[in-house]
Amino acid sequence: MSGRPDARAAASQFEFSGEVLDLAPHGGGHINDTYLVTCEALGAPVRYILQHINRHVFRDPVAVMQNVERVTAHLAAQAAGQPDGARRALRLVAARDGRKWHVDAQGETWRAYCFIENARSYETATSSEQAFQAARAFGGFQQQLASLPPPRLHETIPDFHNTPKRFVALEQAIAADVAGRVALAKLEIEFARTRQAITGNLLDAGLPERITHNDTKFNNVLLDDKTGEAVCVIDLDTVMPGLALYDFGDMVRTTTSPAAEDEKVLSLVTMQFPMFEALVRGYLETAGAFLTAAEREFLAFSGKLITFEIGIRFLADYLGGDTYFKVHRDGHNLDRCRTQFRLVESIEQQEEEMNRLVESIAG
Ligand code: ADP
Ligand code: GN1
Ligand code: MG
Repeated sequence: MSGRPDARAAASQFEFSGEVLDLAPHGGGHINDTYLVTCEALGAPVRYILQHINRHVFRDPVAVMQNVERVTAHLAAQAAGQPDGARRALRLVAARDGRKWHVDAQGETWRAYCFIENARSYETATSSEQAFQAARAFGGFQQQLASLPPPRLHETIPDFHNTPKRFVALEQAIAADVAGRVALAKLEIEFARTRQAITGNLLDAGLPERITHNDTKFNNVLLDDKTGEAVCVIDLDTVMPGLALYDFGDMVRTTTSPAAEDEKVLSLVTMQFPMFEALVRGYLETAGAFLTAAEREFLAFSGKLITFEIGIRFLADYLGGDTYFKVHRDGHNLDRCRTQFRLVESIEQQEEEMNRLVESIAG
């Protein structure tokens, strides 16, 4: 069989409780395919998340699953003592062969999680309390993984947050111009080139390696429907060795602006200071236990750098013909690049004030 991976066939390979009643696409990720599976168990519905791992992006899906298995077990052990512990860590569902993933006849890799009920993710944050919650949860995630026993986790995507290498890839995409789009992105290319000098600043700062999430989009934390509290950090494919500031930076990118990542009205894109303040306070409440002075110094900068980095990734993918991120309209990756660059400008305008705030809180 060719075409789309067969999610129904994959679902039959997991130890779900009862018969599969329904299976539907879920979420809006740019890389993997996610399905919500509803089963009938003893008369009551039980839900699961089923995911197909994109092997063009994750070249070694088994390495991804080995990381996820170790990380979820470690987080679950620490959550066990907390109130509502069962909802505070993702739980993998075993496949019928006893492993925590399934490889189908086409060589595609699948995994399933228990669905965390009465909580949800949001594309944009609408209050500073939400920003605080997300940042505290991602900081807590780093803190809990600091005690993960060796060996070192696999690097599921090498050089994932190596901004200088991302910049080289952009220059290569410009030179190749395979989709004939360079002429349509002149301003964005210039914007990127005038900021090349900042790309190495985090890597060159001698910051400590930690275990980091690396994809701390606001929609990768589930907030409780009733209390609004962050319940669980999700989307663990890129958990690997990294810098703490990759995570803080991506929170700034995805939480401080009220606009969607692909907003076309650029005047709506802006770094809202109260959201940044909530991120700093929330992150330090947990990560404050281990962050060094040098890491604190770069908190505001990391927001600018990671926003810039994702911007150049969207731009390179646009120029390369949209082969990496899923797109849903013409020029989608260029629109995404433009919002990132607008946000970089907004951060540049407020960077000094952001640094002063960090110093007053963390200094
Ligand atoms: P992607 O890599 O495509 O972003 P995610 O792992 O973030 O995939 O899942 C996509 C969406 O599915 C999430 O934003 C969240 O709303 C939902 N989701 C994922 N895992 C769970 C879970 N265990 N319980 C409840 N919802 C989940
Ligand atoms: C991708 O899979 P998703 O949508 O959570 C990407 C991230 C980007 C993000 C931009 C493996 O994340 O690095 O920051 O899109 N994931 C990968 O929205 O490349
Ligand atoms: Mg996600």
